[in-house]
Amino acid sequence: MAQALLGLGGNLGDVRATLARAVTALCDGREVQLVARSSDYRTPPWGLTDQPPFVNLAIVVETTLTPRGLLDRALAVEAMFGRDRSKERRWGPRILDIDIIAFDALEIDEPGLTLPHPHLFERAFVLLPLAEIAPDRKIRGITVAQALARLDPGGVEKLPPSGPQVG
Ligand code: A4P
Ligand code: MG
Repeated sequence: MAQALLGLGGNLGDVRATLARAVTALCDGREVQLVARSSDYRTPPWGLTDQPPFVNLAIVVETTLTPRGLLDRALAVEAMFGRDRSKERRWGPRILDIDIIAFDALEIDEPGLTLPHPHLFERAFVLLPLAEIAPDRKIRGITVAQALARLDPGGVEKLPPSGPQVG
């Protein structure tokens, strides 16, 4: 089994509901097992700032898939929720985006798959949710908590749980 870290986000439609359903669709409990899930975070748009805020979360999974197999599965889940890349701009608004942040300690740079994720260390919207569930996980020799400490997490806001609550 390999361990992978993933970041999910979106800023179109009922994002929190989409993200919750996407985590369930991605983690079938067989090939991909959910180990930990962060809270949802409201995050200011990064890259292209003239668009609505995003909701982001992070998950840790254990998987029997290869990195490419996990990416294909993530892209299939994006498509299942109606994502159509042909209608999008780079870093623009999207229903659902699933990025593989890291896969064990693998370093891969192939067409269509770069690991660890190339923009990971620049993005509070990735590192803050990840720090909630895997602060001591090392990526390229530094922990998630250390990487986060180098960034300004300005504007990132942890959201209260949504959906039915006990009590
Ligand atoms: N790809 C390569 N490596 C990976 C990887 N490690 N994980 C390829 C996932 N995909 C990977 O993705 C394009 C291709 O990247 C995929 O088909 C896959 O083969 P995309 O999501 O369509 O690309 P993009 O959005 O045009 O560019 P990029 O740089 O991937 O954007 P991101 O990283 O997806 O960022 N602001 C906030 N606050 N929150 C966000 O979630 N997201 C984005 C998009 C911009 N601003 C944001 C957020
Ligand atoms: Mg992406």
